Amino acid sequence: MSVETATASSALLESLGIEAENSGVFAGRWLDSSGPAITSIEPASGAPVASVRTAGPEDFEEVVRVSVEAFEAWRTWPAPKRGEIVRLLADELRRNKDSLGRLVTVEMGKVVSEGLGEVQEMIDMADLAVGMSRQLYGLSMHSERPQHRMYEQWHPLGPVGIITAFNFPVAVWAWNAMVAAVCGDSMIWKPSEKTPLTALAVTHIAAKVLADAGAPPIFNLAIGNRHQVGEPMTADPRIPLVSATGSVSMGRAVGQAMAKRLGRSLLELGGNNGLIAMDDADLDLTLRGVLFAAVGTAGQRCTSLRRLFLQKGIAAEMKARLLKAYPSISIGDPLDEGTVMGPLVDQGAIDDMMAALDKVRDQGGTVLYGGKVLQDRSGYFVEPTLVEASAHMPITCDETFAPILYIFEFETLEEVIEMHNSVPQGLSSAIFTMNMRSAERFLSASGSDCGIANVNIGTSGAEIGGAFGGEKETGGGREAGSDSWKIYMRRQTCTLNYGEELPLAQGVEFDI
Ligand code: UN1
Repeated sequence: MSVETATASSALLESLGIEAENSGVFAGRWLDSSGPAITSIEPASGAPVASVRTAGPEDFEEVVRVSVEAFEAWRTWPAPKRGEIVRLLADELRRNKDSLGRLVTVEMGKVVSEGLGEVQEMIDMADLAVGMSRQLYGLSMHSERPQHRMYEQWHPLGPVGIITAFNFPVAVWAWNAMVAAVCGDSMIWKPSEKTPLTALAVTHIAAKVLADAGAPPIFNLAIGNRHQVGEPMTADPRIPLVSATGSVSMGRAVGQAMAKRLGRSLLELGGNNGLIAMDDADLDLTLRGVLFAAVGTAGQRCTSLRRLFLQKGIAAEMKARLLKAYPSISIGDPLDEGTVMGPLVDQGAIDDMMAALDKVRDQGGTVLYGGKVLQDRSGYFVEPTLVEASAHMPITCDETFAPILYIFEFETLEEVIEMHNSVPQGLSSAIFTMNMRSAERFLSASGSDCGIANVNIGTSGAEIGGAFGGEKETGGGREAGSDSWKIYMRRQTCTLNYGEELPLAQGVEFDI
């Protein structure tokens, strides 16, 4: 890391209320947290940025207590008034967009345009949620009984646990938090321990908005590992919903713990996203779509492109284009505007990538480009990597959070849809074609089995207006737009008799 970058980060931290040592627990106020300290490391340099004290057992209990109390007050606020608080939060995020976006880049390593994009995603979520606050609609039904009225209404649910991953350290909180807030819930956020500082910065901003507006402390924070925070959260019946984004193994643990106590879970887990390029595809568009999806965020999105399927007629041409484009990808300081690919998040991510590439070689795959760690600098930089693969390689069924792109060839659309759907994950998918029949076949009920299916757009970079999530091992949850808000509320079906008789449903007679 250059000296300039180091200086920039300390100014940044100060502007966002972060000190060299910080409490990692907020329960309406910053607690003097008693758990061990963790250090946030800048992936671009490997250098420590600041330290955060994690949650001790009493700290977590205090967060839950305050969140329950805040919920009891907040749920009585009319939803549009709750929306007004979220609108104020959006204003504050707009004011802090530049510094918060840069902090995302410093702490997580994504390039600055993506760091800023992530804060924009928070703002978009807030704006959407403000509108939602006036549209939490229930249906009304025609009762089968005379002089009866029947309808459903949606009530706030309770304190919600939000577990987020390092790769979208702030946007995924916003997907949940903005919606949960207008729905009348309070929240306990467990961010990744790899990105505690962005969580502190967001919590500072959100807490100020609440305090200035006289709203209850609904945005709370508990930084710690799964023993300190994750397990107590999923075991606690005062928390009716836990929304978790991260690995399949983490999601399995959360899902099982929640199911055991019949609580709700919302899971957004691993992806193994495929892009099908047909012979009739616009190859310029395809190349751009592939590059952003495979190399953007250094392959560390759950929506990153991992499997590229090329139809035989264009396979040689597309591979040649990729082999020409990959060496020109500028890898370096993610704060530098010219950089396209920043570092991986830490040494563990490099080890995972190298282990996956060892398996590629063992399983008969060929590395066409890249595959190496950049040893000429500090930080966790690797080369984006192209692999000639076959459907028989088990490694291609795994999600490796790194810029490895497996390339396959195919002959027919029917064959490739089957190949595409043959992995355990089901998050995002894409087809590039100019043929309407191929596009519609891919989107049909027997086409892509993923939660997201795109035509002539890569697998990553979804807009917040749609419901986000996927099937199979991706966990089945949906966050962000559309009617995803429903999971943050409880549905009540109400039947009201305004007559003088008591007729029973289904024509049942019960005269005594
Ligand atoms: C994630 O990687 O967990 O669609 C979320 C996208 C982003 C969100 C990714 N809007 O790529």
